[in-house]
Amino acid sequence: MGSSSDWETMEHAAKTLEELGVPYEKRVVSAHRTPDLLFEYAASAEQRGIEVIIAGAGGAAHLPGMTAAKTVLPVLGVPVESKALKGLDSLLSIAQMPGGIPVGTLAIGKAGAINAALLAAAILGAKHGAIREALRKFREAQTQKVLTNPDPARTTVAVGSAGAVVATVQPLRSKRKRS
Ligand code: RP5
Repeated sequence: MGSSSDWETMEHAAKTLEELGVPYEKRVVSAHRTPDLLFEYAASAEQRGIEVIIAGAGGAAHLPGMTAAKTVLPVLGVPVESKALKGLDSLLSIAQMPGGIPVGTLAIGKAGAINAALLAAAILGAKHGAIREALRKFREAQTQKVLTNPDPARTTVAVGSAGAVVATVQPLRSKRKRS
């Protein structure tokens, strides 16, 4: 990610990778503050055994595009929500790469960070069966969670790691007045 201030968003990608059992590393590498580090990081990633890069950045977010320019590994970009333009600047900076150097661009913010991890797992799943199966289980648990909670007024108390509902409570009914 481009700054430690991006962690609030990018930790959702990290958590999702952990849930799926995908090994990862997390680093702050800034395109404008540490450009030499960015070049070195992206150019050596393949050699170090990295298979997919998730790059989160905000504002004039050139980190994902510059990273993609220095490696043939798939690069997934997460537009971090900026204060000035709510992440629209980040989104366009990442998505609007000229033809030739693609960055797979996700949604702005938390949803994008989660989906970047899921998409990375899908890419890795083509080669690593255990990751493909972990992704399948994640989907099944997600589906099951919706099916076991059809009533939006009911509150789920606890959901197991596999998505199994442990208990639910009904909202308190208002007491009737005695006549
Ligand atoms: C970008 O500038 C980072 O990705 C971050 O989203 C944004 C602001 O960075 P800070 O000024 O908070 O370090 O490079």
